[in-house]
Amino acid sequence: MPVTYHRSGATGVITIDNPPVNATSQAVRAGLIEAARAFAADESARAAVILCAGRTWVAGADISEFGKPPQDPSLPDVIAAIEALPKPVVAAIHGTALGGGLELALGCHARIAAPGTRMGLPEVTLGLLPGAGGTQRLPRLIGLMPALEMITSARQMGTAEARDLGLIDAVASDDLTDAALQMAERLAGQPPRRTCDLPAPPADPTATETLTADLARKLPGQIAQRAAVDAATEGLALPFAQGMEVERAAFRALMDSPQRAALIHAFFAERAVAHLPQIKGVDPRPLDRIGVIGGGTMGAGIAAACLLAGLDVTLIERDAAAADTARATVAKLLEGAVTRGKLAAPARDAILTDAFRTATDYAALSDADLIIEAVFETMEVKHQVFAELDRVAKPGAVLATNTSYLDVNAIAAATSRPADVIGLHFFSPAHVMRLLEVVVADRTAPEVTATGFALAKRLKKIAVRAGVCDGFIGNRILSHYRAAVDAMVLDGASPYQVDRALTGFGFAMGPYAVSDLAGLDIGWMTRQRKAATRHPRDRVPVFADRLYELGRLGRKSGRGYYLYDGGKPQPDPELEPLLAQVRADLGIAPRDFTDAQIVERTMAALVNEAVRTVADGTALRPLDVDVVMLNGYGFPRWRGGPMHWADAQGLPQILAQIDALSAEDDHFWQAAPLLRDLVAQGRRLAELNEGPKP
Ligand code: T1G
Repeated sequence: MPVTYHRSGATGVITIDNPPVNATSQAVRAGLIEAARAFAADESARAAVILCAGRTWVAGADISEFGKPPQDPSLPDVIAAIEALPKPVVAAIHGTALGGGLELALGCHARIAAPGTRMGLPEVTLGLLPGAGGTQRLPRLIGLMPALEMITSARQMGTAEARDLGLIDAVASDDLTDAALQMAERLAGQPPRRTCDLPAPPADPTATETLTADLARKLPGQIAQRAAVDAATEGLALPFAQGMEVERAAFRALMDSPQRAALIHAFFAERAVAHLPQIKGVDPRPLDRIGVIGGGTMGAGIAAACLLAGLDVTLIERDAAAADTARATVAKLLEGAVTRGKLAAPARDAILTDAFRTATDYAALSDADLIIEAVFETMEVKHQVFAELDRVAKPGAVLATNTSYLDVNAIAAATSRPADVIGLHFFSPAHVMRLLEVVVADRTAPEVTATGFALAKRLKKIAVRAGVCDGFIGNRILSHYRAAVDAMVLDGASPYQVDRALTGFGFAMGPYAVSDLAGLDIGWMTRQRKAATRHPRDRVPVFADRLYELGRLGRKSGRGYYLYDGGKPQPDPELEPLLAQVRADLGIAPRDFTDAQIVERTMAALVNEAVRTVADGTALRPLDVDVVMLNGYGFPRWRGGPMHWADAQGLPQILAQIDALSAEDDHFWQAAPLLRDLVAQGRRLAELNEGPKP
């Protein structure tokens, strides 16, 4: 029974117990109606408390029910039934009161929270809006603009702010249940204060127009936030019951939207990536003491990420001066966390004195549980490092490389313990980016893989298992769609138009702005590295080499594809003549591309290589590719990831585009066999998500 009713003295107690997060499944909703009836009929109960068992108050409607036929009773009806009760009902909230969970609390007549409770309406992150009264009740409680800010930002609010705004009536100083029972006793006999009866706040057209303009600028293409503002403002101008109808209609419209399907796919995919048969039931090794080798950008970022997660870190550098520089870099990263309010200054000081050490002798790593190297990206250096680690690391220590493309099998071969070696590919800045590619080599032990996933969870990152290949999942796919955009630039497209077309599609940044950010020297070194094995028909972005040779390295040199003078990056008037010269040298007659063609070709190349990574096992499932591209490469979340997007577009259409393009270049444009097979069988990529390959 997910919902029970009993009486404590003269107070009814309704308990929700639906692990893991007390989502309001159909059984919970039906149980709440029954419990409300039992409370109303209980003449000895003069007031009631609703509370949740487990780690959190209701964290929302049951997302797994979305997209299926709705089942009565609906959550709005359940909340209306509770709100209409003739006796006061107190919500005793703890953990994360989110979405429909917070809306349930808003329908109660008073709210008390345990310290540390977080409250929010994250529906827009799922392509929805609060559909159980949030757009109509929250503004009545805390005011129009604070409510719209909370709804459109989807941010979580703490108890102090919630109490100041009137979202909750009190914070429990001691036991939450006792405090809620006492509050109910105080309210017993009084008429219930129904949120729906509170006056609607006055409209504020100026403020709402400013908000919607900001949303359009910050979240181009996304529809839920604007729909939420419109539902709230239109509904609040009407009597409550009609306002609820406005909200319901808007909610249903979003429920049918592709953005809702995409965002919910992303939500579940980010949890499914950790469900691997290879590590099911496998205990990870300890990871309390971390060693980091190399204090450059990546090493310092990794050290900061581990320190911020409460781990003990020893960082090795080649000499005292480099170690001091690394310490200063780590301290600066922690200072950033203090500035962002993510870390208290005293805690930062304690970390730097007690949890963080630098050294120049590998012997300092002799008791480390897990050691991550982030040294120079050559196999020779990696071999030296891992041979040394093999000598000093304790038995059972996990030895990880942060390489972004080198062969982890070859690195493991430099040790006498290949089963303990794994790739942990962090993304820069390592203390911020959520993605971690866990690269499993041929002989990596399952518990070492499990340790990689456990580290990710500890660092609040999302781990995706990747197989060994050049670039693993993300960089391999990136290099392929970069080749597609570079080919278009060689053939006449402007890098600026390419960036505009792809940011218009929803990418956080265009590929040429990304190159400027990463540094054009990185791309140049990659091309140099691959030159020996390059296929004669591979097209080389000669213009990128020209820029590098001219010392134009991107942001760090103030000039790359764009000019950087401290303000907004500007196109460089000298770029077009340089491109024209390169095309002339290559005998290319430049042609125009439409923005649609740029998006079509880029996405076809991206999807094609992504399908290949699934076919050869580099990625376990299409959803693993989606999670990598959403969390490491700025793919628009409201499109669900490239694999989800490809299914939505239709694989036959994408295959036809590739086949048509092969007439132009039958070397680059060769459809992945798996793509052709899926189209021939009338299947979707999503069908390959059903359980990872054994
Ligand atoms: N419905 C169904 N399953 C859910 C769920 C939900 N709302 N929330 C979490 N789960 C599952 C999740 O898939 C995972 O399953 C397990 O619980 C633990 O989750 C009408 C329409 C609450 C902060 O958006 O933000 O209400 O992988 O790994 O890191 O207006 O879960 O173990 O099988 O994330 O401790 C609004 C979504 C819904 C909150 C906990 N609510 N959840 O984080 O655990 S829409 C949300 C979260 C709505 C109303 C509208 C987080 C969490 P498995 P987890 P966590």
